[in-house]
Amino acid sequence: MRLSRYFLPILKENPREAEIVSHRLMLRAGMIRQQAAGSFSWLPLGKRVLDKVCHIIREEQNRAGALEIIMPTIQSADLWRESGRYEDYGKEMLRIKDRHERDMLYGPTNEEMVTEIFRSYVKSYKDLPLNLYHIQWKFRDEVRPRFGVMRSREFLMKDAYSFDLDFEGARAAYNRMFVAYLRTFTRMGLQAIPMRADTGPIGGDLSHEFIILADTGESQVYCDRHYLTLDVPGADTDFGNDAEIAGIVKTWTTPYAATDEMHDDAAWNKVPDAERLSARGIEVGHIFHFGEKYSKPMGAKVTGPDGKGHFVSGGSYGIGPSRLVAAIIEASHDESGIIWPEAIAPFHVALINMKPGDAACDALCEKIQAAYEKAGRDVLYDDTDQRAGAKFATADLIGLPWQVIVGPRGAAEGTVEVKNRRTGERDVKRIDDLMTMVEKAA
Ligand code: P5A
Repeated sequence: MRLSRYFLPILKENPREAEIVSHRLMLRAGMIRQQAAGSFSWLPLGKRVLDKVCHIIREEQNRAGALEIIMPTIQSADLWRESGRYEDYGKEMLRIKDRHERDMLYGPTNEEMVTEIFRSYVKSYKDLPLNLYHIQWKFRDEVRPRFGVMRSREFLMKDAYSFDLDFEGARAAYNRMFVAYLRTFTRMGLQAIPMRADTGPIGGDLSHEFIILADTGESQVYCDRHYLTLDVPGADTDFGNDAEIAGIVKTWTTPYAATDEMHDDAAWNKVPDAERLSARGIEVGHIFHFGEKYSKPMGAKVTGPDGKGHFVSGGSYGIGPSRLVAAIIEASHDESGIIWPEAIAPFHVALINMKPGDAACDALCEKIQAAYEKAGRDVLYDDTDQRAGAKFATADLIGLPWQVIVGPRGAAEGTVEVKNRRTGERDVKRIDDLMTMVEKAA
């Protein structure tokens, strides 16, 4: 992609409304545009990152056996009257009337709607377990939307819903999502700690939040440092093996970890002083087991092996992809800008032409761009006539993992400069060596 044809509205000044670094950097890097309180458009650079985050989430949901669907954003109030939540949900729910004066709402979550789908089709335990998920925009009329996409009113959520015959099955479904979450966040370069959490308006008795430690986090959390050294399950994890999955969950729930609401002083006092970590955290995922909370009032029943009807046992599992983009920046930036982990970087490399219009520089840049793209690596090619300083500042700000700098002297000598954004290391490389390296990486 040529920068001259791209839409990257960089801000030179720090936007005054941004209180935390991720909000500031997302605005400055032209990733998002605020449209109303807590509502944002995603501009091309931001959209690319959001898509990469969703891609990893999808791969791990699918690996764990969940099936992707897509449900509408606007829901009928009648469904929510069935579960009793229409009255309970309060002011966070955006209530709307259609032209026939029917009560509608913009979905803050989808437990009711997915239960309606389930009860319409699934009648036998033989069709279980079932886990359906979607990645869809939600609206919650938060009292205090803040920190940009970290706590917005309209935000993207991956929400999965599991259905099982009994508690044992539901617990296995919960465990699969738990392990899928560990893998998902690690793949994004994040260290997420599962912590016992409050269930709030979703309900139920078992719940974990997945927390990224960060000073700007909104939650106060308490955990054992041991979490920072635990191994995350690999891609070969067998999601069909309930005992293996339960073993991983046991390892990841044994040391102490709780959010403020669930904090237990007696248990905390047993953690040795040196191991105690009391910190701020960002909630990037939240999973719930709620049993019959929705299946019973909504009549979601299957025939069991005993020939009798059973209300299914359910759980729901959320991740906030839009919040995650901000959380990743909170965890990975420096004074010059964002530092994207490779897996979610919007482009792999910033290719900087120091003298566009110079035949040798132009030809070399085009050759390098073609080689990277052939190897499946996305390039943002800065072919603009900005000053060198501005080009470097932009490249650092948008935080692509690599910068390849092509100038007239190097082009004449057959060399380019390669900079690693994370370490700041700069290397002068022979063009042939760069080409071989790119081909090998393919
Ligand atoms: C679980 C899936 C639920 O809604 N129902 C379906 C359950 N859980 S939750 O904890 O309320 O939200 C799940 C995740 O969504 C993200 N999130 C937000 N992101 C940005 N702005 C918000 N205002 C916001 N609210 C929730 C979080 O990542 C949360 O873990």
